[in-house]
Amino acid sequence: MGIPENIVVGSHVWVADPELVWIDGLVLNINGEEAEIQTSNENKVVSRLSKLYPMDMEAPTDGVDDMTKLAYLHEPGVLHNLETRYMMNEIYTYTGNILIAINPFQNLSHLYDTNVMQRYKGATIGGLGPHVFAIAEAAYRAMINEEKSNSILVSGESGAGKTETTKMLMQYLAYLGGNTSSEGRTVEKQVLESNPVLEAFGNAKTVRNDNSSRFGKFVEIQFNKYGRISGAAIRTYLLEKSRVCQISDPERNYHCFYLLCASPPEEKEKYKLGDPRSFHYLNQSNCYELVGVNAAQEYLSTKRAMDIVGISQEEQDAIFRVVAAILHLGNIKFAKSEETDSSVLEDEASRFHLQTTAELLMCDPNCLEGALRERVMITPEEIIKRSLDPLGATVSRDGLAKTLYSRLFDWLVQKINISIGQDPSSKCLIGVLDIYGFESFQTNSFEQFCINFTNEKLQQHFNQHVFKMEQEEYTKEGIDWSYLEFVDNQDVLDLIEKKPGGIIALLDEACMFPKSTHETFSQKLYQTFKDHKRFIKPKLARSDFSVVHYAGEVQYQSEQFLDKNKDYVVPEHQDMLSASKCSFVSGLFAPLSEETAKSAKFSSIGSRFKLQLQQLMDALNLTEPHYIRCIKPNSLLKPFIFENMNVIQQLRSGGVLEAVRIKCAGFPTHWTFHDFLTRLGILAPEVLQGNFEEKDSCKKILEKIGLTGYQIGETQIFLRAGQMAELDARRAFLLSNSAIVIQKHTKTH
Ligand code: AOV
Ligand code: MG
Repeated sequence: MGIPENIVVGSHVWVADPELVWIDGLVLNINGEEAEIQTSNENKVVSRLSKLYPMDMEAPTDGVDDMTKLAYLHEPGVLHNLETRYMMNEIYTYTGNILIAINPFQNLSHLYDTNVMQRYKGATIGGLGPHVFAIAEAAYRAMINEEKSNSILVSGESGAGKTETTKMLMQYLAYLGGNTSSEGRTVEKQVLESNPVLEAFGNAKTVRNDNSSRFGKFVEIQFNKYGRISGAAIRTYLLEKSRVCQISDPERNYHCFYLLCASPPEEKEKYKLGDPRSFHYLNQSNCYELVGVNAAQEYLSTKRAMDIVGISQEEQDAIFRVVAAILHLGNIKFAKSEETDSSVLEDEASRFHLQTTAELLMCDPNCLEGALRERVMITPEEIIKRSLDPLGATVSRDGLAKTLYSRLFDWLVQKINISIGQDPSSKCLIGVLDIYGFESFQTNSFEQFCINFTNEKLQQHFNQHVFKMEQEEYTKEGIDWSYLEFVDNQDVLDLIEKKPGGIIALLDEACMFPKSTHETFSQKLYQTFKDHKRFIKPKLARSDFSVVHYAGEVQYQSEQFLDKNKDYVVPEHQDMLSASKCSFVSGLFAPLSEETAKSAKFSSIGSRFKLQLQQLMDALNLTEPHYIRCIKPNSLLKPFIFENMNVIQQLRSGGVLEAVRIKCAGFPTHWTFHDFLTRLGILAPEVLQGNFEEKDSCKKILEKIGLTGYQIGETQIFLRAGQMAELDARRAFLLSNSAIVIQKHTKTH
């Protein structure tokens, strides 16, 4: 009797497919290293044996709620399991301790009501089905029991469901740690209501998501010694400023602009607003409305949320005056003046919008016009006023709009933090991270570079953690394990952030050197990193560069890197606004002290972002992390459509498959002695006779088969990747042989 290979003629296998990624099929023939396969969509394909994966014919038809329960843990198995579950509206699945959440693109409110919260309260993580609440529960219990801070890291690509997931987590934590006895503006209410406020100002419709967050967010919820919420701190990261003055169809600007245009008549009157179609910052795109959203109602509910988080009526008025002022500012147009190269206001309408902007910001219209059109140059001899050409004045106008908006956003975050308040005596907290996922578009600029840098950082954290958890389980079971080929992404991180010499450092250098252009910057990168295996100068590129990220290669266009890295407020703008009669506006532009003014000559967004990220990592490293990976099942944003290619890419780039790989490099299959004997006892029926000890019998079976490399722990058997398939193949072989024997037997009678 020859030893059966895993894959023989008649085996059910997964074979690669250009469209479906993996398709199931039946092996018809084997010729040396190659197999001929009949696929389930009636095609015949030839594939190398080594590229095939065995299919688990014993797998439950409705899938498993934890990937680690898959007898064969491999990519096609993982994908198939997710699809099976998703089609039954089971959107949550574990991979060990990691929760995978697939966006249902439909309202599943029954999944999140109070009854469900009640059930999860006190439940252990495997006790009930996979759920966001189970993760929040685990974090909360761990915090209470171990008196240690925890964090929940939610990641995934745009539209995958990070923000929705984060809100549910916060809802559940508020439910667990709420101060039920107190009425009115409780801390937990404020924490929850901070979400709609930040979304109104920091979210916008993009091609990928109608409610896309254009900033990253880390919320720390603090608990007192009784496990009640006692404070919170919200940190935000890198708001996309360019959107304020530049949008492309069918995207939109930030929600707040449209909400304000739909406010009650007396307010519209006050802010001199009307149809959003009349504003340049909004009418660059043809999209004004969102499906299923009533802007007028949203305006009122945003104001109610602002009330709850503690923003006064007066402040709200000032906030919306600034929002309206930005719209009017965008309508100021410049033309070439007749005599010189300089600029003048284009028409009466521009004059009106200039007046209105000045009124709303409570500053002097002449100063505003000057700040937009002119630059002051101070030389040792004299002060020269230089007029900008129309293009320069337009750039100046857009710069002012961006600065105003980003200062406003920062003010909101700070205000919410002050109003919720921090609990200095709190020892434990739960941090919830909702940050932009890995991005790779047709054109990728500085924003994508920073976003992908963030993801590299988090990926490293994730890998290290998954690796550590895996090791802990082996230690608990008394298993020897050393995982040598652990691949780290430290080399990409060095490429980006190393000081001196990394891309960010070289960018800062370029920004400080007046003669630099994006071309000289790129040349410098090509020279410095010509042998770096994570850096590529694309063929034919003059200034593009590519970074080989853990999730794939991304080609960046360096054109705006220098500009976008400079965090610079034009002194004329600063002076004009700090003189505003509105204390809110002047507060946003408080004059810089002599010292900060000096050091702020050049301030780099990249370096500051790097520092912020390092602080985030330091904060996360003090916590016990939990991971939620959100997956977007299709690009149509529709329910019940599961696009294999799309999902597999996210699983790869989100590190889920990396986690699977780490598992596979160890002992991916864990079976309790009992389950092992039930499935494989047939391989050595003699060991199950009479009184037997389960652990011992398992050992005997494995010895009889001659398997090596497996380990036997305290309660479970740990098998190497592929070993389960080998055992199953033997089992199938035995079963078919015994079928033949029985057949022969019946024939002779
Ligand atoms: P994101 O935060 O991951 O994208 P969102 O959380 O905004 O994505 O989700 C996008 C949309 O998907 C939501 O507006 C909902 O319509 C829907 N959705 C997500 N999760 C659920 C759920 N559990 N139940 C029902 N609908 C859901 V971005 O912020 O763009 O990276 O920058
Ligand atoms: Mg979001």
